[in-house]
Amino acid sequence: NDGYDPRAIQDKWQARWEELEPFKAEEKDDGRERRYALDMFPYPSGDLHMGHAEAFAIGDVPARYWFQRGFNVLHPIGWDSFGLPAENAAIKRNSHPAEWTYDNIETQAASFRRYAPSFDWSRRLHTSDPEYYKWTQWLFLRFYERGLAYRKGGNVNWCPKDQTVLANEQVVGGHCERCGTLVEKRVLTQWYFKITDYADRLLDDMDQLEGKWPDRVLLMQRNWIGRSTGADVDFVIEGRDEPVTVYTTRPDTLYGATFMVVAADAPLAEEICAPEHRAAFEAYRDEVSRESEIERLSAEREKTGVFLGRYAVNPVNGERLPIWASDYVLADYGHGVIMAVPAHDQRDLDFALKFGLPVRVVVDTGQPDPAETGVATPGDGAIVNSGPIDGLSKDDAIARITEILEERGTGRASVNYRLRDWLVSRQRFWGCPIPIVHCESCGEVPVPDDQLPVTLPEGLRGADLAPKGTSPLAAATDWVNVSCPKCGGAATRDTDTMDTFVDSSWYFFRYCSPGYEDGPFDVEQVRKWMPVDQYTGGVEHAILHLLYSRFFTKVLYDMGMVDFTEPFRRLLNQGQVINQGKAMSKSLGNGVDLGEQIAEFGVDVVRLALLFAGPPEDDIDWADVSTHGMSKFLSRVHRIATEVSSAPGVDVTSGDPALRRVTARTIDETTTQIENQRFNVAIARIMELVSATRKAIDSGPGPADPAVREAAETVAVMLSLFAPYTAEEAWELLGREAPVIRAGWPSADPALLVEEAVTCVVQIAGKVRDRLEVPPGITEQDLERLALDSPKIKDALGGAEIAKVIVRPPKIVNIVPKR
Ligand code: ANZ
Ligand code: ZN
Repeated sequence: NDGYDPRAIQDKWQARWEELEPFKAEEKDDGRERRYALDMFPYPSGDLHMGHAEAFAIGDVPARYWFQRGFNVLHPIGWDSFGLPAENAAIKRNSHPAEWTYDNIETQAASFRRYAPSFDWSRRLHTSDPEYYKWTQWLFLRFYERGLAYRKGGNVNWCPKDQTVLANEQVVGGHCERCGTLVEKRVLTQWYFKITDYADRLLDDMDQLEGKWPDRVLLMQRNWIGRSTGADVDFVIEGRDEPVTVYTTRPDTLYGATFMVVAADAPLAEEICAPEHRAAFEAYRDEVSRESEIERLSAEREKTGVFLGRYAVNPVNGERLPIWASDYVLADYGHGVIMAVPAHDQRDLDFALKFGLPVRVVVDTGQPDPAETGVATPGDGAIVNSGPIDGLSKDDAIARITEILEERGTGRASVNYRLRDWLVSRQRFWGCPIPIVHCESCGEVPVPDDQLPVTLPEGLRGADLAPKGTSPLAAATDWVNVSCPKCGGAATRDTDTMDTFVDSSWYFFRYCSPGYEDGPFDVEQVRKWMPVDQYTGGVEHAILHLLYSRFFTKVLYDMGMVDFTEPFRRLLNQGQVINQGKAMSKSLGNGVDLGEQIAEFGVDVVRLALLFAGPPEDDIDWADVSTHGMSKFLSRVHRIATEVSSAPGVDVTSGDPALRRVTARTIDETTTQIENQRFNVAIARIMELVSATRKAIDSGPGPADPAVREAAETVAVMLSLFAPYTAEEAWELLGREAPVIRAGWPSADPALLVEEAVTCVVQIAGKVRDRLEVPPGITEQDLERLALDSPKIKDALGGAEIAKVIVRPPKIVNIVPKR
């Protein structure tokens, strides 16, 4: 391959770059515009894999482009280094999670250095370092002071395998997101972040992200927050002082309510259950407590429930509604109790038909009677059987009945969210300790700021960390027993650790001033660098990580620490790397090892293959990728650089005009494609320029022509975004000074961008009458008009009528006059 030795080039430039440090971000203002390129930081599980290779190749392109554009670029790297896998590995190997974690970090760091993303290594951070988690604790305490961190008892998701609680977000289809075990419910006291206070702002601020984040991510966030509007309606309960409030999205159907249903596991059910129904109710409730959430929500399941022996009074017509308990009503949504309108809600209809409860149509939708068909009619129509709102449409009826309820004080407009508060405490060791002390006389006492960090207790390892349902930290009695910071009496530390999503909700702030000792970040530096200009990472974080990061940003805004409300201006979700049409997996045996690929082909080939395979959002099938083609291309680039004379600074304007035009067009189009994140097309354009250069050397003006040098230099600079080693080597071969990343992005001479003209012959009855200079891509219509408008043609026709015009763009027009 013509002396192109990718491994030798890699070794040479990796060492040189480590000396040159071309990617250092500058803290001080030096007149350059700033840009912040962020990649989702890795979890240190083993070495880097193909997925990392793709994500970081993609994230590197805008960063390197901005370097070339002369911006002051922040492109940091760090590790999300707390978490369960480290702890499980430590139990297995009878070691400490830190050993596994920091060994893996070193492995990944070495691989990253060879893979060579344009990182500023001086800003490296690890969330498991006490210097980092000190500030995670500091932020927790600020949340606590603002009432945004609180403890409450209740039903929580419990993973029986990992022996820890899970946030709702970590339960996928009823299973533990991490290990796939069926999740159970347990009643426990846990710490929560009050993200629900920010539900509206999390929704509304998405307007800022429209068109800049992938649509599907915005949709997932909207659905997750799940805002619905309707009304709260108060129902008097016979024999109870306080009315019970239900939430409904359909107050227009209030006259169609025929019974009421309380969630079987809600305290209200237990409270109002009549004595003679208690035994049946308790048996039913115990059954329900063993059900998983998916079972409860399944629409296909036969409805179950028990009558509680009590009645509610419909506030609009005074009707008595029997109150039932069932599992299809959830305790933690709305008020945990509903008015059932079987005619217009399928779940209510199923229940009514099973237990022989009445069905009354109050919206005439034109559909057959639900009581007969068993199919509820949730659609729009004229309201019937509903007194003052009869004849109104659904929306008008909703507005009117809400007004009526408000006038009478028995109801009001209401908004509900699917979003729940974020459960942040975990009963595991390898996480950030919660900086709270529990004192018998003072209750919860925050650890004073000057006593942070509360570091993890020493001496625990291996089997000490095995899951046992309570936090392993509780075993470290010396660590647990402290004196109360408030009263000095005996107290104990909170033994839970934080969900690792807390650590990753603010790391991008820390990068702006990683060594800062007076706070989580230097407010001034964050003001200069943020928001992040481009965030690159996997769509698996579309909900959790991004929602939490957005939430943290808004809290920091409210604290006056940042002056923006959204942390990430643009988001790019790269596709997956698959092999032979399937996700890589051990069981399928279709895994592709990144280290092996790099050893065989070199970093640049792997990067280029991944970037050239398609748009960055698309999945890449490694089986379809041509590493061989990429190798050949890079060696062509290398050979051209070797052949071109090493005298820089020649006057390019004297060079071959055809090649100069190709170079200008390539610059122009590549720039556009990069800005539109079509990196594959940008690479294709560079490939075309390389071919044109080859041709110019072999069968054109030859390697000494200034236009050839111009083309070769342009290739080196543009290629530095995608194949940095080969680009740097070519740049040096061309006699230029490293690093190529500071060469400056080329700009195209506008004069050279004007499209070349083609000569078009215009004939009348087969005789040439005019020659026109036209663009090569001219359309048939435009060319015909141009020909007929030509003064020479008009002259020659002398007013004769035309029989037909034959147009063959861009070369010939033949006009046939009538005889
Ligand atoms: C009466 C009604 C009539 C309802 C009708 C719907 C259709 P979203 O859109 O998800 O907010 N609901 C309220 N609280 C509930 C709970 N804790 N568990 C289960 N279901 C609950 O849904 C709101 C609707 O879901 C509410 O409106 C209520 O049923 C039910 F033709 O009230 B509706
Ligand atoms: Zn105390």
